[in-house]
Amino acid sequence: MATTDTTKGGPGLAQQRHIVTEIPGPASRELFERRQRSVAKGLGHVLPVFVTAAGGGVVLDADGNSLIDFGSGIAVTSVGNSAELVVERVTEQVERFTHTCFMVAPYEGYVQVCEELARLTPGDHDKRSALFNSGAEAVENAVKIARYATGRTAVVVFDHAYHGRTNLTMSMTAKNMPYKQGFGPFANEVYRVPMAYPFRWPGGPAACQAEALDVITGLIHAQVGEQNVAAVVIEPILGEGGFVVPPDGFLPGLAAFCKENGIVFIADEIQSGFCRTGDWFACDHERVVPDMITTAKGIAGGFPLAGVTGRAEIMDAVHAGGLGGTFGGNPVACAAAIGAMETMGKEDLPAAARRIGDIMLPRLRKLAEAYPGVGDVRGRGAMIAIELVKPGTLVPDPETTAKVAKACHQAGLLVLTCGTYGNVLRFLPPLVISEALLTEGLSVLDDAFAQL
Ligand code: PLZ
Repeated sequence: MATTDTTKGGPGLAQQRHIVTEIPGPASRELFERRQRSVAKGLGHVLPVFVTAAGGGVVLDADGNSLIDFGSGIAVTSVGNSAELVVERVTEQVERFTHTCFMVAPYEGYVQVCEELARLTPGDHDKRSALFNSGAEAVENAVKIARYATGRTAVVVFDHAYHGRTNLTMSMTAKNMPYKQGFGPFANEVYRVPMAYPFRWPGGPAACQAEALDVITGLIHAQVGEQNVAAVVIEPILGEGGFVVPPDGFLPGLAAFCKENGIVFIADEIQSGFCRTGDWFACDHERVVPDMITTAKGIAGGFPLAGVTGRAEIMDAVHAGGLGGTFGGNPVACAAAIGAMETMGKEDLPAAARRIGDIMLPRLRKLAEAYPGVGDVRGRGAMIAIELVKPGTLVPDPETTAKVAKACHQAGLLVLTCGTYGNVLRFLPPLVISEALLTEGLSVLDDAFAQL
């Protein structure tokens, strides 16, 4: 059934929630059996429905179910699945050539993506970019470049950080289970400091605002030494770690500290970037200009592409041949990125993200009033989350979180969880989702809480 289905995806799909079987249905369960016999167990699934088409705000599965998408493939399909301009550009490129390797013989699409990255990322200084295949690869290369440019080795990262699954980026990631358990030894010269996490800061949000920067810079001074630090790497809004939004002033203060001490300030905007938070990049919110920024996920409408963009003098410090990779900046992925970025501009997706936040936040605050287990409602634009705790405490409640997620899935709403303690429900709808589907999704969430 799945292999003969000719349904086309993209924005033309019926934008509706329509559940015709249990979730997952028989066709998905059959495919899952095949998956078990051929695919490694180490790869988990949020929801084992096998997808046959997707577009706008919906995902269709092999049983004919149409689910509302509040995940965007982890913040990737911000322009929607199979978005019109992405399909157009990709089709055109696929018919011309699929690969040469940029290091063998270059092509214009790569240059064009780097020009767009220079134009769209924060700051109007002279910039250079390099393209890679995944977020982890971008972070790994950003650190390589920062080390080269500064001649220093230490890298400072934060509690609850997520930067990837390669050895260096896994070492930079905070959470042990499932990312690090059994996979050591880890890279050295990675130093972790507390995150400015208002909800969990000892003494509360006001104390966080007042104390976080001093605590963190004090630790760097005492335990690492500013003069040894090549880079501070931070997600301006944490992704996997729980959609933690640092208090106002924290990121500008951290950027200033880096500047004073010759440290490369790297913003990992792999999850928060490309319109997700209501600005082109989360750093724009407080006009923070990072020395380097890593991007991936939303950049190319679902194609594997990642970028490192930075000050020309830092990026160009590296000798010719020092950076690269066979597939990095693949021409088809670049064509997709050009189509995706064009869509973001044409459809003003930063504004769309802000509208999504304006609809979601009041609804979620209402939910929090009704259910004291919803300890925190936070996020910006279309990067929104609720953190679940035992009522009246800070004790994480991953069990209820999993129960609510499961009830949503059964009812046809694809939601994701996150957070170091697995107690955060995060909402990442495609930015092109209709208001009707968005509010219907929120009602499904309300119902899931009502069933508790
Ligand atoms: N930096 C901020 O969010 C990827 C991870 C999914 P890759 N987050 C989703 C999983 O469980 O593997 C991410 C991120 C931030 C880096 C990365 C890594 O990006 O494209 O997954 O390598």
